[in-house]
This record gives sequence, C-alpha cells and structure tokens, in this order.
Amino acid sequence: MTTPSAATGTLITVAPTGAEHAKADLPQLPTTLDELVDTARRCEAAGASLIHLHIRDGEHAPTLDAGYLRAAVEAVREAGDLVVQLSTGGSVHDPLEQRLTVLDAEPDSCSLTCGTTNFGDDVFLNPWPFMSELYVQAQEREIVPEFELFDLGHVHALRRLLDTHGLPFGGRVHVDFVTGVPGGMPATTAALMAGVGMLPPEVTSWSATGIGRGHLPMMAAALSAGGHLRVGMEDNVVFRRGQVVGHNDELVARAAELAALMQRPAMSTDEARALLGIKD
Ligand code: KMH
Ligand code: ZN
Repeated sequence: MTTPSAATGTLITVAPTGAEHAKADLPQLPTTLDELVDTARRCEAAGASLIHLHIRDGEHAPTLDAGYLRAAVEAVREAGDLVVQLSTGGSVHDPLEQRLTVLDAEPDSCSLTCGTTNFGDDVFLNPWPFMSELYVQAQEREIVPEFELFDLGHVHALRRLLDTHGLPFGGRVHVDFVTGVPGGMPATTAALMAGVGMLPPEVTSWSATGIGRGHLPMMAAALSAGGHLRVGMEDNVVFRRGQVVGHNDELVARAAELAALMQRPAMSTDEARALLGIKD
C-alpha cells in the first residue's frame, strides 16, 4: 500500500468522455478524433499523465469497433506523451467477447474492473472468467492493466487474480477506486479508507475518483492519504455549483493545483510510466 510518505508526485488521470453522457446533452464532451486529440494536448499541458479513453463512432455513440479504437490510440500517441489507456468496460450494453477485443488496439494500459456492479438501473457485468481471461491476455500482450474497484468485494477479487495468475505485465499493480456509482461503494472517505486498508501488499499505487458530487471529496481524501487522482467528464460534469465543465482541462488544472498545494505536484509522463510499469 502506498503511504503518504512514499507517494511524492501525483499521477493525474483524465477520463474525458466515458460511455454514459450524450453528445446532444453535452456538446463539449470530446467524442470526435479531433476533439480527443485537442483534449489530450490540453490535459497533458494542464498536468495529466494518463488518459482513460472510451471511443465514440461517427454518430457520437459508444463503440468498440477496432478501426475507431486503433485510430484513437495512434492519434493520441502522436499528439503528445500521455500514457494511453483504453476502457475494456465500454458501455453496459457491450458484449464480453467484444470487450476483450479492445486489446487488439495495443494501448499502453487497459482498465480491468474486478467484479460485477449494479450501475444505476443497469448492470455492469464482469464475471470471473471474463476478468481472468482479460488479465491473462493483457499479460501476454504486455499491456498494463489498471484495476477498477467499484466495491469492497472487488478488492478481494483482485487478491484472487493475483493469487491465480501472478503479477501483471510490468510488475506493478495500480488500482483505481471508482466511488459513488449508484450500486457501488459510496464516495465517502470512510469507504475509501476501508478499501485502501484491504489492498493486497502487491499493490504499488492507487488512485480514486468520485462520481458526480463525490468528485471533490474523493480528490481531497486521496491526496491526503497518499493516493493519486482521476478526474474528467466521464465521472463528473459539474465544475462547481451552477457551473458545468467547459473542457476537461479545467478539471485537470484544478487537480494539479490542489496536488501542488498538498506538496505532491503532478507527475510527468515519464514518472507515470515508471510508476505503472509501462513499457518504453
Ligand atoms: N462505462 C461503464 C459501464 C471502464 O472504463 O473500464 C464502465 C466503465 C469502466 O467506464
Ligand atoms: Zn471508463
């Protein structure tokens, strides 16, 4: 477990799009390739070092189409130096088989959610055989997984993955607590600390995000407890009461400012690669 004294800089992940918001409701949501490239550039300049990508098609709908995914990975790599992570969670409607094919786009990193969760009125499905297969395929393809923990039971499932398959590619184990999803663990400091306290000893770093109004409390809790940060419009579209986020870089810049105030400034992309065990 990363203690406050061990964590110096702060890894800031930006999750700019997600699969849940509609472009029609939120025109500033980056959904096109040009918008993703602009987002990557501006968020890196603001202090992000990792980008968690969900891809949209020509109609701005979530897609796992291999062509769209490859084009996005290549374009974001060309735009700068961010670690590129593709979501394997996709949307709640994506079939498990297709979610495995995300790895064909050869990102630096992939998300790997450690269990099934009620997700509002829907179910975000992650049965053990899927998690296990994704883990092994990521190992074989030298892609670093980021373990998404929506609930305390997911921490225990991570233990099972590590016991069953050994360490992931790169030898590091980074987890992200996704709190405040209706159906998952709440975005409270108490719940976050319970999760951190249960982490297996192989875990080398952790971050946290709070959905919606959990955003700021989780940022403060993670920073004070030695964790890293994830921000972005996938998780939260309100900058402050009455003000909708205009661009993802606003959220990154505020996270970087708070991290610097806490004497844990935003990490460089090189530092992030070393932290996560990403191959050169
Ligand atoms: N869109 C959610 C159903 C992930 O990216 O891996 C799942 C999700 C997690 O966002
Ligand atoms: Zn996601």
